[in-house]
Amino acid sequence: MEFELMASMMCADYSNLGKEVRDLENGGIDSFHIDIMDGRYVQNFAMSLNDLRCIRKLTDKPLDVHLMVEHPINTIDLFIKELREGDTIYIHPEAEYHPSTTLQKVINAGITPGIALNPGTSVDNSKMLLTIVKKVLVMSVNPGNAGQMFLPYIREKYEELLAIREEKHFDIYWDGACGLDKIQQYAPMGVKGFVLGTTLLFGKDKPYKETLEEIKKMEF
Ligand code: S6P
Ligand code: MG
Repeated sequence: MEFELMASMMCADYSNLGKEVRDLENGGIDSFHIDIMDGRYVQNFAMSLNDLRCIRKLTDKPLDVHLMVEHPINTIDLFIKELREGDTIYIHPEAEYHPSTTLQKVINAGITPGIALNPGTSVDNSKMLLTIVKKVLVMSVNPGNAGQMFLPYIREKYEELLAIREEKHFDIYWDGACGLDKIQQYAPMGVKGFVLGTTLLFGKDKPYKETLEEIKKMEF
């Protein structure tokens, strides 16, 4: 079964970032998920522009940039400058007055446009944007931190999005509390990729390669 695995780099060991990136690449990770936070839209800082620049230097794999910032229109050029075709930028629609203007900038730059939907944000709220984005990142936890509890009420949102993804031409990605059980259930339903953080990949005393191979060998 075809699906993508993304490493949530806010969970990585920053005292040894080069090795972290190498080990993840050797383990077969598909892309690097970069959680950018501004301390306002969410009450945390996690990663910023310099972290993204370092990871860009360390790998040629795609970068998956998740902007958890207020009014991304004000700073999006800084991120676009560091990115290239094949990379993705997700914005949170409720963080912006005119989200489609911001997404248009991403599209014009040749970067893949995406939106991230919080657990409390309905699909209806962003329905028009679904026609212009290529990816929808569905948050299974509230944005801001790794290691949070899965929120079961988001299941309904996956079903709603899965039913319209082909007609609207977007792919669905999972972000938050992703365990083997979630991949097992949602990959066959059509979820295209999964962000892996502390639930499955990081801080486990187990080589990344082993965990990633275990996922890829799973039977559906
Ligand atoms: C949360 C962020 C996510 C987390 C990831 C961590 O604000 O967008 O990307 O880093 O969900 O995974 P886990 O398994 O620790 O919840
Ligand atoms: Mg994220």
